[in-house]
Parts: sequence; structure tokens; C-alpha cells
Amino acid sequence: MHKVLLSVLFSLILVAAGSSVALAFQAGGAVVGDLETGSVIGQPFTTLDVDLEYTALMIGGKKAWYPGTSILDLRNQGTGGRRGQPVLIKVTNALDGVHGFSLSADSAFAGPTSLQVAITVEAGETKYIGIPMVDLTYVTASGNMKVKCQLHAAHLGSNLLILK
Ligand SMILES: [Cu+2]
Repeated sequence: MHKVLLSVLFSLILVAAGSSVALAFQAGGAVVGDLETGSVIGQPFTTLDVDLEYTALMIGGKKAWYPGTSILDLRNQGTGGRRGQPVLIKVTNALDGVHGFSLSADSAFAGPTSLQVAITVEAGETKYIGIPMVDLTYVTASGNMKVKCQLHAAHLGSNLLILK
């Protein structure tokens, strides 16, 4: 009797685990966290390479997200390439006040499935953003994205070109 009960319980656990995995794959979604504790689609940030690094700093007397242009090359997806590894972005605020980091399509015509990330970073703080590859599949047709500070209109932005 106990064995039957156990096997029923076990299959219930399997069903629950299976459905949550399926959900995770469907939902995708960028994850914000610390390097030590963060993970995206089950992969700890510590096991991923940092693909992009942004720092908020002063350039020529203006607040800016540095660098002003970055390229994310996702073309080598097969064996020896990134094999579907999520993209990891490191964001550091080297300025005095709190600043925003928003990553979104550089186009008013971007579809509703287009990637959108917006976080705030305290002075001196570093945050990591993990983005599943599935979220980058439907990035704008042109592959152009824009990094902005959503808190300050005058804060200089950055262009991200995604090659895929
Ligand atoms: Cu700002």
C-alpha cells in the first residue's frame, strides 16, 4: 500500500516538475540579480560568460552609459559556439545618484514580443541581467536595441547591435 502511495506521489512530483520546466521555456523572461545568487533558465550567473558590460559614468561632463556602442554576436550558435547559453549583461553605476538602465528596441514599430528590460541601479552598485536566448529570437528585425536611462532624459544612451 505504501509503495503504491509513494509511486503516485512520485509521479505527481514528476508531473509538477515537468510542467514548471515547460512553463519556464515558454515564458522566458530576463532575470535581474547578483552574480553570486542569480540564475536564468536554471543556469547560475556564475557559470555564464559576461557578454556585455555597461557602466554609468561622466563623459565630457555628461552622464552616459558607456560604451556608446556594443555588438552582441549570436551567429555562432552550434557546437563550439554559445549553444543556447543565455546572455549575461553586467551593469555598474559609477555615478553618485541612482540611475536607470533600460534595454529595448530602438524602434517605435517593435512588436509586443520585443525584449524590454528596465531596472534601477543605486550609486556604486552592480547588477547582472540574464536573458534567455528565446527572448532574443524576436528582437526587432533590424537587431538594433537602445540602452537608456529611463530616469533622466539627458543621460546619454548606448546602441546595441545584435547579429544573428
Ligand atoms: Cu540617469
